[in-house]
Amino acid sequence: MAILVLSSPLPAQPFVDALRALAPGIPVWSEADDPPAEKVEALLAWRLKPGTVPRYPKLRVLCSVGAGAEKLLVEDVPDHVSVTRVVDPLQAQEIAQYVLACTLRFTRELPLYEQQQSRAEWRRHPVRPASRCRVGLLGLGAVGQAVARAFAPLGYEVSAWVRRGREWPGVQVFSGTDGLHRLLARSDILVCTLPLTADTRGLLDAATLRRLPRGAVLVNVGRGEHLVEADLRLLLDEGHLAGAALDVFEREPPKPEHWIWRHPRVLATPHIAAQASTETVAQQCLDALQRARDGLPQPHAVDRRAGY
Ligand code: OXD
Repeated sequence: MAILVLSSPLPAQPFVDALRALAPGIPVWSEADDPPAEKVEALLAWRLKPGTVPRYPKLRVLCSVGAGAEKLLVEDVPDHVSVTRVVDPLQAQEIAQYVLACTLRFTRELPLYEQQQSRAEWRRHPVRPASRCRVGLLGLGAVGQAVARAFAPLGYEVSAWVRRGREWPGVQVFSGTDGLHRLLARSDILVCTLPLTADTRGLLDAATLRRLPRGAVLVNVGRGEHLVEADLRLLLDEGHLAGAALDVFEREPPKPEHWIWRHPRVLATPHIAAQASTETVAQQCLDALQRARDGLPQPHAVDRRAGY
């Protein structure tokens, strides 16, 4: 059994080192090693092009290096190959910290006070009450739940939109198209934690964003492709949206000339809301390979029909 790391554009070496340290008896290669294709039983990857998987006839498992695995779902992955993603409770907690930090930055007017400080200006503004900071979550998976838990003690009302209705303590849950519209109408802060699927691609377009209350803020920690970036710009420039915190982009990194880097109401960060630790990624890949060899179900399997 052997593992091939194809983590580009992320550097492969840290994953190779972590896998070798955890399982010294298993051959681990990166692309640069030009490995013998017939020995590869597991691929650890971030994105794959069609044509890659059929090169490895003994492949059993395809492991994502990230929480999202949509870039591995190319059409030529045979049915007998399991696709898994990383599930790391620490990662969900770190994303929740990021969302909280971005939200409070806007709701507690930190950019305004930073500007005042640069002018040595002592000027107090009323604190925006929690009732005017209603938080709407798109998605209530592991990340959405961590975000909901982080907001709970702060007095902000939290609602969520989910694919299938379910109860969640302290969170008002909506589903369906009508539910989405109701959630948007009551979200002063809209947080996208959705997986990227055919149904969610482009969901955050002008029509959706316009349903938010005037002055709302968008926080996107899902995928760049959820958002139609040109539509966001329109709504920011019209003043309908007060701001956006974006950790993911249609193209990563955005080109240096992209408007998003310089817009005064955008906080743009380089996909750092959270990173699963290399050891966790490596351990989960080894576990997935062992389970695939033993014919056991994968706890972190991607449902290919659902797309996540
Ligand atoms: C992701 C990750 O899937 O960073 O975006 O893990």
